[in-house]
Amino acid sequence: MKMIMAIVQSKDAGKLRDAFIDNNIGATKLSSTGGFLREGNTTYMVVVEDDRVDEVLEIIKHNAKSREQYMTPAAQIDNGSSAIPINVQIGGATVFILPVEKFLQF
Ligand code: 2BA
Repeated sequence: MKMIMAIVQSKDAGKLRDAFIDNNIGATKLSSTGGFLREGNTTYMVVVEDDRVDEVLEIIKHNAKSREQYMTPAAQIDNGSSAIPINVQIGGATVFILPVEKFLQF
């Protein structure tokens, strides 16, 4: 059994949630914030049997788009330096896969 943690852009979160529901995949949505841009993003936690991991990854890939944006990193504003917008390619999805020792529901 594995836990898939997928950080996606909030713009894609609704479409991805619908795809999880359509495919009968349990998921928990967390509101998260990127450490670099300090913008809101969305993290899904999905626990599935090992033989469904590839299916979940395909669903994430299919529903999370990579986008290019010009941003002023918050750190530049904090340290008072003149704010120079930079071009940032924000993933699609950043995904971690962790082993799950036990799955309990009470
Ligand atoms: P953020 O930390 O807000 O990063 C947004 C985008 O900014 C990143 O997109 C990357 O293109 C760029 N970026 C991040 N750190 C940078 C730096 N030091 N210098 C220049 N550009 C930088 P992604 O790589 O697609 O990451 C999207 C989001 O995924 C991140 O939002 C963060 O929430 C999460 N993430 C990425 N790598 C992670 C990691 N190793 N551990 C935990 N979360 C991670």
